[in-house]
Amino acid sequence: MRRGPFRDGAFSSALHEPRTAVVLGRWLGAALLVCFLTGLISHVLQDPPGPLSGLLPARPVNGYRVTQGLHVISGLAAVPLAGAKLWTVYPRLFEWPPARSATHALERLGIAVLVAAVLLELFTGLLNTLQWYPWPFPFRQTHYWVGWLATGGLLVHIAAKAPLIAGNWRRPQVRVPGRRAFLTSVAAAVGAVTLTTAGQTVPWLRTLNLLAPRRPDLGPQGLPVNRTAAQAGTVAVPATWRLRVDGPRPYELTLDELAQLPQHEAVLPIACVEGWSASARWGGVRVADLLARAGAPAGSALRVTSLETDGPYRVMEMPAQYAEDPLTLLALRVNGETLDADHGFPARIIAPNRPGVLQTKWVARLEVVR
Ligand SMILES: Nc1nc2c(c(=O)[nH]1)N[C@H]1C(S)=C(S)[C@@H](COP(=O)(O)O)O[C@H]1N2
Ligand SMILES: [Mo]
Repeated sequence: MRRGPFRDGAFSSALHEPRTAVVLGRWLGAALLVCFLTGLISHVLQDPPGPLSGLLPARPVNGYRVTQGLHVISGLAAVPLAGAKLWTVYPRLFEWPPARSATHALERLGIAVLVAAVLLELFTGLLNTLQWYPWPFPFRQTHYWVGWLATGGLLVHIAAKAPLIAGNWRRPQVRVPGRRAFLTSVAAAVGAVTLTTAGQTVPWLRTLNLLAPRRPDLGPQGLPVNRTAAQAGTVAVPATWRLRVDGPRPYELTLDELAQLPQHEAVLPIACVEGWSASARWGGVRVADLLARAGAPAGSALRVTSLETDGPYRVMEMPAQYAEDPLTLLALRVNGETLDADHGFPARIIAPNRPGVLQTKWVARLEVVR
């Protein structure tokens, strides 16, 4: 006996049909492709596989700001798109018989993996933008590998459905009532989500930024903060603070001594992996000058250690092309003021085209490596 959703004709809407699925599939596929590629860029910039680290470019200075902004924008757009796409095809879940052949069973298994991977990916990404990590597993590794799973599943799905997709690629002669209105509503939902969140990274959309977790102009000195000095336990910087620079000729400098070295300015963004970004005018000493003073040979990389006693961003490594870049600063000031405790007082790193997590605050020590 086939009951409930398993009955013939259990789903009355005319929109559970291939053309609607193909149009939504194209939009969703495009969003997921942008998400995957920008996600790969983010992964490589944060954690370059050995031989790649020397090839990462320090230009354009806003590169990571743009790619990570797109990552979160396309990921958020994929949420309503995935909902609409799943609604269009979900009656197939109750297909009877569940498997007509081994091939059919495999194809359905592939779709199960694809749907699970996409939903998990969008869910973990969304929670990450909210800085909420309610799970005991590492976010980055999970998000990275599930991203591959989702992309692989998507390619298999497109291959399996190629004839159906091709047959519905062009606008059909027969009009299904309600299809246009449905697609227009989905597009409007995507537009609304984008317009009310993209302002966390796109300056001219700032006033519409109602739903994003961050406003890029809110925070001490007009800049958001992810981890405050209180959270990092660096509120009270000891009066004995010295910048320690280790290399062939190690030395230490007080804050006053640092302020007497040649000062430079750079307009550079903080581009957080969580999707917000904000540009600021930073002032301080060139990292290249500090390394040269320690006798660092050309092409040296750098290791930076923070005053923080723990936390995942306490120690950061910087390949030579960033360390030697004239825009890379040990910043002592932001927008003309001494750094706020939350922005890394007494000194922080700011470098072009790097993820926010690598812009180390509360710097204690620089080390020449290799
Ligand atoms: N030592 C240290 N530096 C850090 C962090 C941290 O947790 N510890 N957070 C990073 C992250 S995730 C971002 S986005 C930037 C934010 O800089 P801001 O708080 O000055 O805006 O700082 C980075 N520097
Ligand atoms: Mo961040």
